[in-house]
Amino acid sequence: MSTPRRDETRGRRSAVGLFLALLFGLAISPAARGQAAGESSRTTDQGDRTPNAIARRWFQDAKLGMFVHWGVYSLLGKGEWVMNNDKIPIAEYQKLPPTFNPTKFDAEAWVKLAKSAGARYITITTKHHDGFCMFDSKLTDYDIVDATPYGKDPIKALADACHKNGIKLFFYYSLLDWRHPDYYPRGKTGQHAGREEKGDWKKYVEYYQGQVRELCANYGEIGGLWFDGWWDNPDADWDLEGTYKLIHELQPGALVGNNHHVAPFPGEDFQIFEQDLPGKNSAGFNKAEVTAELPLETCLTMNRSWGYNATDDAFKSVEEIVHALLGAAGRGANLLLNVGPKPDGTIPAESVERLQGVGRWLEANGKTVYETRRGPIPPTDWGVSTAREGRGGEAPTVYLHVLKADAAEIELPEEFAKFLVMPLGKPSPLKLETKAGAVQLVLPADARTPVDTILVATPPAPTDDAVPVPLE
Ligand code: FHN
Repeated sequence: MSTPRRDETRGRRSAVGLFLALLFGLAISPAARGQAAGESSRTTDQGDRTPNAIARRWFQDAKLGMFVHWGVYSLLGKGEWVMNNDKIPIAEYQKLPPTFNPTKFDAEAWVKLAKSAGARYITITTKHHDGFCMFDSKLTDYDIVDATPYGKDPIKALADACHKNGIKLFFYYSLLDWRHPDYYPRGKTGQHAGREEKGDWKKYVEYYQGQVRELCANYGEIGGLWFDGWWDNPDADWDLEGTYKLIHELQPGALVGNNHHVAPFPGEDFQIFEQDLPGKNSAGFNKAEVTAELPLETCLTMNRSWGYNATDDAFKSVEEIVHALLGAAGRGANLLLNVGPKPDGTIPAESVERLQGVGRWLEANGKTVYETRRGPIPPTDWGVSTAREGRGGEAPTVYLHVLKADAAEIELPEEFAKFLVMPLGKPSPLKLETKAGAVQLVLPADARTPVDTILVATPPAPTDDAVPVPLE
């Protein structure tokens, strides 16, 4: 028997009450409806038709993105931090671009792969901490068009392929720069690059904001900007306010996220978590509180590396990745799943296999994930819940995702006592027993399915004398 942990249950009981009140047709405000589905009114208010609100709702519906860490570092096959970790000075590191020629890069194939995984967006590194730009920038020659024999802009090709195939494209951009001379005073990393101990920070801010402008102006409609590296120099004046304003002006439907590992700043549209699910901090990055105000996203490596690492074969299984996706969905977050392409432009076979495996699972079960919000039952030791809001006055549907393979009995909140609970796709209701104020759901072995036993919970039909669950 599994019992929800008290701390996780606390604060969510009202959500259960509100959610169930909604099921019983009780008139409640749009804000409360939002909370009932576990979201804030700001992110779910259907009445808000501004491009930003529409984009946020789209983002919450999308659930899965493909993250791409690709740069000249892939040539060394030791991940994207190799310049810093191996203390490679700029003079040495800049010998890489003249040998970078990813002739097998096929933007269309990448986008189709993302689609086959069930991803609805791609987030790609346009500049990582090494400062090398994977897009055509007029503000530097240290970019793929000017400094490599390849001489083409893969970000343009990817943007075109994304537009053609209905996938949104987000740009990762590292604020931290281990090469730029004006990144001064320096931050915590990039100390061995061999730069002179001087520089003009204001010029660096102009440079990075100029590149953000290029990214917003030259690639058609984009999904948003995904910043990283602020944590290297948190006391510096980054003028993030000006940067975010610029993005929202140039691309009103673009979302801004910043992986700064602290509470969201004004102007940000979603909160990012790294290598961890919101509310957990096992990776040490996510000390910030989970905000109720913004959509959430958690990014995850498939093995232990972001950039291509030739010796890292610690790949997660498809089951582990699906569990991460559901763990995120059950906490109201998207999963941004990483691949690290090789220097020739191909995506490692291990990653392709896993993406396709996740896609197969989503093909069969996606309706319990896409367009849902976190459900009324907080994540617990048997799994998570998601919920789909009913359309046109219909009652919402609750999906229980039982991730614990051998769960023979699970505990549900008492409000579920009269629910009809059936395994997805099977017309046989499961037995619910009320014991000592708690509802136990019996899960026989033949009702369980590998990876995730999905149960569809439907409320009893409303009757004239139905008593709504009191709101707390
Ligand atoms: O240092 C980076 C790292 O290389 C990678 O890009 C990840 C992705 O979330 N973010 C940074 C660490 O927070």
